[in-house]
Amino acid sequence: MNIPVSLPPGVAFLNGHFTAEDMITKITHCGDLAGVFHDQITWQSIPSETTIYQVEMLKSPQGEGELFVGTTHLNPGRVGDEFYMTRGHFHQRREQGEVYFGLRGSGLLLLQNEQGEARLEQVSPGSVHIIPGFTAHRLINTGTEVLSALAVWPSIAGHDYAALAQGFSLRVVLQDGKIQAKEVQNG
Ligand code: M6P
Ligand code: ZN
Repeated sequence: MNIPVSLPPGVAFLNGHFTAEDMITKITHCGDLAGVFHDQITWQSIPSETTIYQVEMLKSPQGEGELFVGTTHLNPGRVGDEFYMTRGHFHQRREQGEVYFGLRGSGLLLLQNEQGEARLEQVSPGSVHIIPGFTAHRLINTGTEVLSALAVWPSIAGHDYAALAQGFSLRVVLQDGKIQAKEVQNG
């Protein structure tokens, strides 16, 4: 009997790029991130079409039990003293978790619960980050090369950006030549 073997999509663990027939790509430009960085004047001075990060995703079926797989490629850089970061989100379905895997570059994963308590995990090649339900998450690139992280999450999770309109309670900045996390007073 001849059992057919199909070729699944592939991912290069050195950079997170996928090999697949059908991909979804989304670029987030500086101009898309209004109100995200604390130094609004410097933010305005950066060309709005500057790419901050790019997400490449495999096409997957949607529905209960299905999974999305994607890689976020976050460029190095700063807006004023604040490192480039993703917008960050809670899941619309708050109880749904996610896993991130660090692939290249170095940075931080900012995690925050619904009470506004934040913590940071170091992201580096090979790091595994289990993001529990009810936890907002944002990547921050504190290095000098692209930070790429592979993510797997339930397709029903959805994104809730509005719940973080006040921002996260921590900001990561370069101050006195050091990477420092600062507590934000008014969100
Ligand atoms: C990861 C996943 C995606 C998310 C993306 C960018 O790939 O968590 O669900 O969309 O990062 O993050 P954000 O949606 O916060 O811009
Ligand atoms: Zn998520």
